[in-house]
Amino acid sequence: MTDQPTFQSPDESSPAIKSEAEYALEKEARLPMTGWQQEVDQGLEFGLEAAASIRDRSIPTFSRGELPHYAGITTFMKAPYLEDVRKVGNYDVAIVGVPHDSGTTYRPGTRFGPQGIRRISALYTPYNFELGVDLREQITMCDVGDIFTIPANNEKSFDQISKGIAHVFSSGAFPIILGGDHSIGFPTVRGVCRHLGDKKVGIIHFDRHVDTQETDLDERMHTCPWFHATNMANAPAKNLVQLGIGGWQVPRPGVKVCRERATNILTVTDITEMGLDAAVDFAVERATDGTDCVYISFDIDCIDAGFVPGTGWPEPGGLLPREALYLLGKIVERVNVCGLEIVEVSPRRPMTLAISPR
Ligand SMILES: [Mn+2]
Repeated sequence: MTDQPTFQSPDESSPAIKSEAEYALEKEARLPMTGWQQEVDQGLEFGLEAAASIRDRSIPTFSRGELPHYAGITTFMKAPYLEDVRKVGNYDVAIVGVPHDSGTTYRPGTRFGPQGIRRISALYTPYNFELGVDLREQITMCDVGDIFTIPANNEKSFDQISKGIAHVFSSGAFPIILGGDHSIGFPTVRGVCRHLGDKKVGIIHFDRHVDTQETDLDERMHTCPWFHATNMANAPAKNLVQLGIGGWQVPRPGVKVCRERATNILTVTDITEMGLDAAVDFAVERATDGTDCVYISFDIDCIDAGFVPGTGWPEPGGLLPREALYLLGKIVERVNVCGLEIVEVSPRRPMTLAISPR
C-alpha cells in the first residue's frame, strides 16, 4: 500500500499516471495461489472428489474451505477452528470471540456479536482489491472460539477475558477480538499489558462516546474501560487517542476525566475539517509518543447510526463507513499494532454486520 503513491495530480511531464485501480491490478498479479491450491487439494482429500457430472474438478463432494459462501461451519472467514488453544502460537493471527454484554447500559445483544460477525464474515473472500493482499496466501489465521464469560458478573468475566487475551498475546499470535460490549476494552488491554513488562502501549479508540468514567450504574460498565485501562502504568492516558467522539450521549463525568488526564480527542467535524490524512497523523503521533505498540479498539458506533443501527447506543452524526475504513487502514500501516478489537456489534441489522468484519 505504501510502495507507490496513488492519485498523482496530472502532469504532462510524467505520462505514467496510475490510478489506485491500476496499481491494484498489478498487485494482484504478484500474489501467489499456493494457499488456494492447498485448500483445493485438502478439500478433495477430506471432502472426496466430486460426482462425475461436475466439470470443475477442484470442487469436492463435501464443501471444504471458502466455497460456496453460504455453506460450511461459520468460523471467522472460515479460518480453521482451533480447539486446542495451547497451540495458538502456531498461527500468525487468532480470532477470539468475547460474547459479553453485561456491561451494557442500554440495549443488550452484543453477546451475539461474535456469532453474528462470524456468520457475515463468510460473505468475504480473503483477497482485497485495493490493498492487493490475499490473507490466505500471506498469513496463517485460526479461530479459537469464544472466551467463557460469566453473564451475571462483569468482574469475573473481565478476569476470564484478561487471562484469555494474555494467553493469545504471549503466544505470539496477533489477537483480533470480536466483542461484546465496550466494557471488554479494559480487560483486553489488561491482558496485553500482563506481558509487556515495562513497555508501553498506546490506545487508538474509535467511538462516538468517550468511555472514560470510573463507574456507571455503580459498576465498571461499557462506559468505563479507558478510565481503568489508563490507570495501568503500561497504558498512559497521554497515549489514548479518541476518534469520532460527539453527540448527545457523551456522559459529563467521562468528559471531566478526559480533561484531567489530557486524552487526545477528535470529533467527527475535527476529522473531516482537518482531513483524513491529518487525522491519521494526529492519531499515530499521539499514540506512539513514547510507546512500544498500539492497541486498537473499534466501537462500531463510531460509524453513523444510519449505517449501523444494530449497536448498543446508536448515535447519529458519526463517520461514514469509507472514512472509518480509510482511517483504520492508514493507521495500521504506520504503527506496531499489538491487538485489535471490534465492539458493540449487536447483530439485529444486516448492515452493521456487513461492516464489522472489515
Ligand atoms: Mn460507543
